[in-house]
Amino acid sequence: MNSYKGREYGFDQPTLLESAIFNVHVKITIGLTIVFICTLNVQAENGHNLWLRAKSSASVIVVCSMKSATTDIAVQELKQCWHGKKDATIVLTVKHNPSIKGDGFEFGPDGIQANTDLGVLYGVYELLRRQQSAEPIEKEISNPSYERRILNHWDNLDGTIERGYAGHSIFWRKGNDAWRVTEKDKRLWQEYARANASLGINGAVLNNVNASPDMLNTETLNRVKAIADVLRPYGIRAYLSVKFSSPGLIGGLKTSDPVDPEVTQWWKTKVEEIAKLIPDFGGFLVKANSEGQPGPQDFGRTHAVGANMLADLLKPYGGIVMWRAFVYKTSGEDRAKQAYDEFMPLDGQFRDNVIIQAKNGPIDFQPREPFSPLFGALETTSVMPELQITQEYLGQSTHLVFLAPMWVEFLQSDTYQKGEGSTVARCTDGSNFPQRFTAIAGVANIGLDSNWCGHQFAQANWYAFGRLAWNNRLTSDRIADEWIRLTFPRHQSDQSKTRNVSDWQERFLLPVKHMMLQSHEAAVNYMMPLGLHHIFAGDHHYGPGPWYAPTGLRADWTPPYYHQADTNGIGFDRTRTGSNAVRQYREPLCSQFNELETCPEIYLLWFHHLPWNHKMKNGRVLWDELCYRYDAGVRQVREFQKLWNQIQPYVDEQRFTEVRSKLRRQCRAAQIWKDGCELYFQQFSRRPIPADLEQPVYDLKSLEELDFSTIDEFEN
Ligand code: GCV
Repeated sequence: MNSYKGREYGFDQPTLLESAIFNVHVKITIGLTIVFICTLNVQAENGHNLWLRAKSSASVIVVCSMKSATTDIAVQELKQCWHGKKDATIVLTVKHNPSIKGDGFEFGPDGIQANTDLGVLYGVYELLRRQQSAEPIEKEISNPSYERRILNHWDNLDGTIERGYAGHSIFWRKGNDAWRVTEKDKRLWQEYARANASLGINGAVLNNVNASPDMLNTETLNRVKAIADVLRPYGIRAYLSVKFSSPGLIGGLKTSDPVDPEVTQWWKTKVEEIAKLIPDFGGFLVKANSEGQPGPQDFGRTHAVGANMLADLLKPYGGIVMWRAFVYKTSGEDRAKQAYDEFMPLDGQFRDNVIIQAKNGPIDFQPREPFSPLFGALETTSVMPELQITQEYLGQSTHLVFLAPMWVEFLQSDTYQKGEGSTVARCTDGSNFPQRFTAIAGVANIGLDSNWCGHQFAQANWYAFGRLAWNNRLTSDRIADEWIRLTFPRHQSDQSKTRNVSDWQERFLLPVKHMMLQSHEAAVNYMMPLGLHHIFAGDHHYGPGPWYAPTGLRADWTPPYYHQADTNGIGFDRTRTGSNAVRQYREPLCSQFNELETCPEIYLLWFHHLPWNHKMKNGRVLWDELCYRYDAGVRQVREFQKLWNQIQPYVDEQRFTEVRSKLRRQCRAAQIWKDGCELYFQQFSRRPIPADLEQPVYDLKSLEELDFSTIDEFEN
């Protein structure tokens, strides 16, 4: 008897043994199917697909005038993600058009034209983004604001990431297979490259600015080559952070003095070695004479001498040097003034392939800072902004904080370099004065976590950086809108399928966008309102610590240095009669910041030390206003919690639950920030917390005893 045939037609009864085997078989199949479906689900919903979720819903005919690895990707993307008219024809043309700059493109409903194949790829991503986010597609030219749009990874060779909150490095690891390049590595690097290219990011510094000299060892460089090979078709150049003392540390030389011929020769040989491995190598990023890192000043040379030595060697290969302006010493001088004082006398002394990389604010990526006065001051030296995507000072990967509003505030700040309207954007993108190279950098928030960034909403910050690097005039609203539409597409949530577009917009898109757009101000409110800054506990920069001042720690690493609270008042006096940091800004800003009547209240305690009973514009006294701001911050996060609960039907389970749980933790953290700061400052103000506000739930002593590297520590 052929039992298979019998079972197939249902004629014969199977034997007991056959039944048992069949049952086991069925169970295994069902089990495997469930595992498979679960895996699919996990993959579909863990956030790994970022804003690149669209799968083609129609076919498209693509005609392309050029063949390269990059145009192959462009064609493939169109075919895989096309959401336009069925069987439409799209023409991709690489042809020079003088109105198109760099890797810009002209795009329209019928096709894309660009000067380079990379421009074509960017045009394809723009077209697809517009299709997916239901934006109009009309003939238009899009040119990048900055020529170099670069992620800075603070990744160490052992795989850890300085200020990384999303797992270990995607580039480096320690252990036996540290140098082996696996297929899995390459797949991940390719996904990373695709995500960046979809935004127009075209460079990646692969290692920490606190660089290990081993970065320049041959085995490390071979891995850099492997990474660069994967990134190249997507238009992403590899850059490296280098340690200035490398010639002494790994080259066996007696010195690393930049004018020593042996030192120059050592760097020359290194650059040649790199250029051979990576012909499109982007260049070096250097943190010199900053926070203990070595630099040219160790040998009595200036930043310019050190930077120019490297720049001359990189020039034949088209490489650049990004020389950081993040410098400060325990000199007794206001830390906020030091970068300007150190770099302004060197204006004009740098080669044209050196760019001074300055953080957005004069101190250090604080929740809110006025722009660094170096922007709008340097005139004959190229300058580029450094933004921090990783949320070192903004709740790390626990708090939902959308950073676009902060960056837009910075980019749109008026420096008055050439009269009114000289925004930071214009001072850095070549509009105000010509720069041989223009660039912008963002410190990456990417790690091995399945969702890349630790928090589902932290992906929006990677997205926002890329979009602003391409177009520094975009609004936060537009960026948030795009990101939500692409990351939580309406059709992806089963439960929302039955709902119509306007319902989805009203009940999902608008509330989520509202939450994102408010989130930065909320964090400023519950952490450091009214211009307060750097009042974190310890070096982890997560929880509050206005009291934190361990004996022996240098003053400018302790919060009392920054808030200056005493019974007379609070705030850092940077006016003309204080540290005079205001003089580093051009008029009329200098006077505006200096005078109490005109100083924007968001920067009040940044520039002024004021009595607790100082009258604010709304009539409240300063102390009360401080309490109201702290209170407002906590209430805002509670509102986010409610809002997120209401959108549950529109989001997949996994991402909904993850974000909900992070919002809970953010709420607790906000409460601790509020209570800790109010109770601590109250010791000096000696005033009651306004009676109509919620009173603290924690007591100061217990908060002071903890170090708050995570708020969880407090709860355990
Ligand atoms: C990479 C801050 C951070 C450091 C960082 C430094 C910098 O001080 O806390 O982790 O070091 O900035 O930007 O160089």
